[in-house]
Amino acid sequence: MSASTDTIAAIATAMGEASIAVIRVSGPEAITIVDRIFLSNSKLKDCATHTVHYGMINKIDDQSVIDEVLVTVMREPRTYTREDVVEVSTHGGWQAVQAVLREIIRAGARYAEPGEFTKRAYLHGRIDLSQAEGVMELIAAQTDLARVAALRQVQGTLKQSIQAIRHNMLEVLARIEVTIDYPEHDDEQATSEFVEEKAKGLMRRLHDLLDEALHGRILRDGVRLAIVGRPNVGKSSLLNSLVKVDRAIVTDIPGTTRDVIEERVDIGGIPFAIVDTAGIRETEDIVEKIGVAKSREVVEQADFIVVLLDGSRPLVETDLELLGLLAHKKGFVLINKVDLPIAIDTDFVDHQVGTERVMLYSTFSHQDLLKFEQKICHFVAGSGQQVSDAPFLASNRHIMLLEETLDCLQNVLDSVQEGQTLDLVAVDMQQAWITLGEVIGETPREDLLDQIFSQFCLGK
Ligand SMILES: Nc1nc2c(ncn2[C@@H]2O[C@H](COP(=O)(O)OP(=O)(O)OP(=O)(O)O)[C@@H](O)[C@H]2O)c(=O)[nH]1
Ligand SMILES: [Mg+2]
Repeated sequence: MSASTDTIAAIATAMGEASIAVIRVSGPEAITIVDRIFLSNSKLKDCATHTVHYGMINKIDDQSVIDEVLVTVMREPRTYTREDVVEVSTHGGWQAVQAVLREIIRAGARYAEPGEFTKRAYLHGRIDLSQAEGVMELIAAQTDLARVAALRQVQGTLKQSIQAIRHNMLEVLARIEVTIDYPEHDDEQATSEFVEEKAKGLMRRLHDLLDEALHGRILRDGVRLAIVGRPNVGKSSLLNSLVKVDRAIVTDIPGTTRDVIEERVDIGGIPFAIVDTAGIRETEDIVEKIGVAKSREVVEQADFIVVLLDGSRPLVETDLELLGLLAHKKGFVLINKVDLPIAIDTDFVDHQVGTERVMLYSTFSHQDLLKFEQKICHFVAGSGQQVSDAPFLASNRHIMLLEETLDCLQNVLDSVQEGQTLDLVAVDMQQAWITLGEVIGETPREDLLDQIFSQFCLGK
């Protein structure tokens, strides 16, 4: 593929206090650019590849020293991006590393986009697309489970599954071609039963992959869980107990929380963003009014919601409105404060949203908290899915392509069942094969027929 023409630079290590930090520079000018500001015994352009050099980074305009550094020179192609790469190890600490990076930019590099080094590695054929995505997931992984899943993807697990399914598709295509071109080979005929059965099998495997993919997306992006309810029902108390710190102010004064509070927390290996909101009620207070409007917005954006009710008080109109949200939104109801005498009509709530979506709760009970955590994990991971399974981490792109492939296979199935000609069936199967290949960045350029016949022993 085409070589990149410009040279990019970025800090490769994490922010924060550390003894060293590394800046990575990649591209055709990497060595020339760093040479402009690097003072040492020898010029980097004269140094052997994969060697390390001690020296100073100077300001390009007045030559004043910025930092004492070690510079590693790596010439293409044996580098991460397969371009010339220079790594500058500076002293840690935000100031030094930033100053050196700025000077590298002044000397002619440009700031890299997020993931651009990995993108270049892919463009230069060092890794496939799903592996490239895996590397990015690995960097972004927020929980241990997500990290393991990303690692699996880097190692090519997704690629293997996809390749196996595509291989099966080719076998079916080969049969169809033989049937069309050599009708006398009747032992290899693609009967409609054969195609139907194969298409169904392929669809099952894709459904499994899609399940895994959806689960993977949750691991990566996390789940936005919004807590909504009337003032004083205990929303902030619930947030605090889930995130295990006193993040939100809790008082017995209704209307304590006036803004949206968001905290991230790992529950059972799944990253959650827990959102606490202002209690919803009709109000004239201008600040509270804005808070309530925001709460409604939060509900829109949430993946699922917890409607919190105060079990020690009878239901009011607002509670019914909130319960109504669950008709369109995933989530469930917690009837809170059950340590107090119960005044709420629990049967009515059960009836409104279904018993399985209602849980009696007390913020003061640790037991209840554990049960609730289990419930949300189970809910998110889906039935039958073990939360501890590490699937590959899917992006929206993967999910879209898997769904498209399933559509193609459904067309295959429909065509067969409608008694269409094999030519037509083959077109849809080919489309399925091509679409699925896009997940791992395999373009359909190879001659399809060559591929087919290399899979299939025709002469027998
Ligand atoms: N008895 C009892 N009191 C609770 C429980 N949960 C919360 N509370 C109390 O209820 C009061 C309100 O709690 P908050 O968490 O501030 O309620 P909120 O829903 O965030 O209230 P706003 O921010 O005003 O909308 C506090 O005095 C809490 O201690 C519970 O399970 N049982
Ligand atoms: Mg509150």
